[in-house]
Amino acid sequence: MSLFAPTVHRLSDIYGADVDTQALRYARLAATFKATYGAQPDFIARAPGRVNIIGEHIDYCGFPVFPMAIAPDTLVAARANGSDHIRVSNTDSAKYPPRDFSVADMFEIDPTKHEWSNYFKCGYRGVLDHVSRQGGKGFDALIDGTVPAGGGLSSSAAFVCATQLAVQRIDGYDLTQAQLASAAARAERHVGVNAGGMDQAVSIMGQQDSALFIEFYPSLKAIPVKLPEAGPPFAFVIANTMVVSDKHVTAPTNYNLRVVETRIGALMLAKHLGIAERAACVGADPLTFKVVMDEYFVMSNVGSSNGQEVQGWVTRLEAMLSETDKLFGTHPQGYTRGEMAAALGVTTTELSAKIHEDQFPVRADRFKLLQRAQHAFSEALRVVKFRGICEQARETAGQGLGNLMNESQDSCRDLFECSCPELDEICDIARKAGSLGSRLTGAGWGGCSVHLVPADKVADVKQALADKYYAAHLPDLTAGQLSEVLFATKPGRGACYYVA
Ligand code: NG1
Ligand code: MG
Repeated sequence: MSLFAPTVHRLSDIYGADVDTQALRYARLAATFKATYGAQPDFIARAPGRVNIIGEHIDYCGFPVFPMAIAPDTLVAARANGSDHIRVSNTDSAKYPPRDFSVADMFEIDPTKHEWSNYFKCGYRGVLDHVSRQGGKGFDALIDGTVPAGGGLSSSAAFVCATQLAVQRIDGYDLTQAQLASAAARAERHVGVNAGGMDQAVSIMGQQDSALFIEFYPSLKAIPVKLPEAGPPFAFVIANTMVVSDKHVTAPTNYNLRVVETRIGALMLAKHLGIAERAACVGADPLTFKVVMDEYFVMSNVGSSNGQEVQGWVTRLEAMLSETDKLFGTHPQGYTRGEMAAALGVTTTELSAKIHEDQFPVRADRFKLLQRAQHAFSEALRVVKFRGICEQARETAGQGLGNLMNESQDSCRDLFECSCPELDEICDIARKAGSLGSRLTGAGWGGCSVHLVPADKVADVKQALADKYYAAHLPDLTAGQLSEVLFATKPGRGACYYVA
């Protein structure tokens, strides 16, 4: 086992807020596995969902983000079956019917079909593509997930990561955590979303009681950071709007469009700063805002942007914000494709190839490069400041952290335009009831929100949301359902195996 491989635990060591419920869940999963496939599973792989505390839509810009793993997770019970078939079933078989695949089928993923087992195939391919193999052993798998789908807590990454763990153990590979995380991020793009790597990194590398400061460039690195312990204790309250944002349907006008806006922004900024050729030389494909920033500062010889040095980051990011305004400020209403192509000295067909539209098509009349770049650089600034405050551990840290989260929400709403009225409403209610900082988490346009709440205000915030949001919008929710969409949580452990 490599030093940085996922850990293996005994089933008797199940750990979590509610050990008895968890132990029962694992025992039921093993029993259902036996009833389905006729034998006990060899092991259970587990990967958690996540909450992003701050740093939204900047993982694919190459900038650091600040998420934490949470308790809801995906379990994959698995056993090699000695055949060349891969059978997969789900404890929620009404919603996710069983499937039986040949190894060749596992490499066929149709992103136009919304099919639950596509994520399972992504996890399979993640490992096999990484080791450059065309197939592995046949096995049986049973899935049990507790991360709400389409809710912004990254059910997809939990599923893909847990599947990867299962596949590598069945096939005898030994990927490091960083390899698993990068492979999962690449693999998830097979379902048609041009995603960054935050969700997979935190699902694999999450740490009990710590959030993670995750850097992507020049290489993937996760630094555990504890919330300040001086001053009053905090909790993170999660509130799901219950507005389902289906990325597979909306990607061309929402998620994938934002990725493209930041990519074209990076290309134009590199040209404006006179570093397009340098940036091309470092072979960074795609070119991101982070690469542009680093190359620009290497050229102007202002030292390195090391994750430790808050001041270094601040200087660089502020300079990029000012260049952003100079370059894109002429087009506050956005750019047409023709204008962007002309600025880059290419045809619109060449532009389309540059942004990989064959794989990730986008639709927009205007591309709002100014606003998207302003969000990306200012959000990166908030992430480094957030980490800085955590590391200072002052009595007054809570308000500082909360302010950064509130500013992030404003930026997501006004500049990145990835909020929605329900998210805005929830943030408003929570702040009035005592939340220090409230914002959307994940891609947005629906899904979940996260709130930094002093421990003694958690009950008030939850009550206010129950009365003012849930009772008004979803009057039929039962108390049990409410506890699944509105709950307090803290940083949990990352992906691991359980064995008997
Ligand atoms: P969600 O929609 O919560 O899965 C997505 C991306 C992340 C990141 C966030 C926004 C996927 C798998 N993940 O999260 O990489 O870009 O949006 O910060 O699409
Ligand atoms: Mg997802």
